[in-house]
Amino acid sequence: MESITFGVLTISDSCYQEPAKDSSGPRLMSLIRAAFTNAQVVASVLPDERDLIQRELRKWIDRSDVRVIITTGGTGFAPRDVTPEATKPLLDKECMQMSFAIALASLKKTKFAALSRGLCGIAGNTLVLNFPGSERAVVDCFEVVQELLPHALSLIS
Ligand code: MTE
Ligand code: CU1
Repeated sequence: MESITFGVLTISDSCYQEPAKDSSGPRLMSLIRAAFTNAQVVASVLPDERDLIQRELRKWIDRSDVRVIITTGGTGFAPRDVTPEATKPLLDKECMQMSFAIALASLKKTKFAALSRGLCGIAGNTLVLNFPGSERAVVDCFEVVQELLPHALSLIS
């Protein structure tokens, strides 16, 4: 895969207040760097606020070098969990089978995977993936998408 940039967006009120609490974002960054050795990674931490999430996603989607955005957190059932709602209006296409692949692998690890509402989709030349907020979850989910990414990105553009 040519040199591309990944965006890692941690979405969590508590991590926003205390960034040292964020273990999933840094874990994702190291998984990405290990799997795609020429990849650049940009990262950010935001609270569970729809407008702020959309503004950051839009900024990255509009950058031609950012080809993958992985969000972590805010996919659950709590009132403040709005990551899928923030993501959906920005997508040109939803990739439901990709979310299904993530759910299938995750359900083999824990039944609680049923409590994630994360979406996957394409916005411009960027693939956007919503992962749950726990460190264990990002490891499980990344394992699923890692193999798919090179071919997926070659199809998108
Ligand atoms: N998926 C995997 N693979 N591993 C996990 O530990 N946790 C679940 C689920 N998906 C989990 C998972 C739990 S407990 C919740 S509440 C939902 O993701 C939503 O998490 P979020 O609100 O942090 O996004
Ligand atoms: Cu949970």
